[in-house]
Amino acid sequence: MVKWTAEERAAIQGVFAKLDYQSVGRDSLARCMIVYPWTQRYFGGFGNLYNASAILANPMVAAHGMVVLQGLEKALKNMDDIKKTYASLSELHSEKLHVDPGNFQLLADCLTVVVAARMGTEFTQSVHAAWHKFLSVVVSALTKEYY
Ligand code: HNI
Repeated sequence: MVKWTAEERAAIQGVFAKLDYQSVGRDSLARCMIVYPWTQRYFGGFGNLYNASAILANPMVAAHGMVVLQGLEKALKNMDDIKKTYASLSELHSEKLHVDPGNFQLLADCLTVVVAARMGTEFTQSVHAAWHKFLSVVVSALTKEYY
């Protein structure tokens, strides 16, 4: 079981409290699709992903970015057992969506870039360390039902 200090919990909750899920979700998912274009392959039904401006303007990308942030909020609310909380989500991404698990880290990194840009100097080294640990546990939990 993952151990969290009070400082880590406070830092992670503090980040979420500052996030506008709609725009952060959109910008993170769009960034992932633009920087790592092969990730677009999983979103064939999302319409026009032809270039960066199309992706950024795509309402389905924005809507799904929100879904991802709400999914992360579930992990925030179950910090002491993210693995169990994410078991069905991991199975969905593996069995039904066939998402290459390497992409989880890519989206997590894009989210961190967006969060850091939004938070600026408030995204201190210690907040970054707690945030990185949180996303590492999320990524690990999402890959648990693979193989
Ligand atoms: Ni992901 C659906 C959460 C990474 C591709 N994804 C979901 C859903 C949640 C979710 C929640 C909705 C499930 C449901 O309908 O029951 N995805 C997350 C989280 C991460 C993540 C928390 C964290 C890193 N997903 C990724 C990545 C990809 C991905 C990296 C591909 C690059 N996810 C999908 C696709 C769907 C999806 C595709 C289905 C979308 C749709 O509506 O068709």
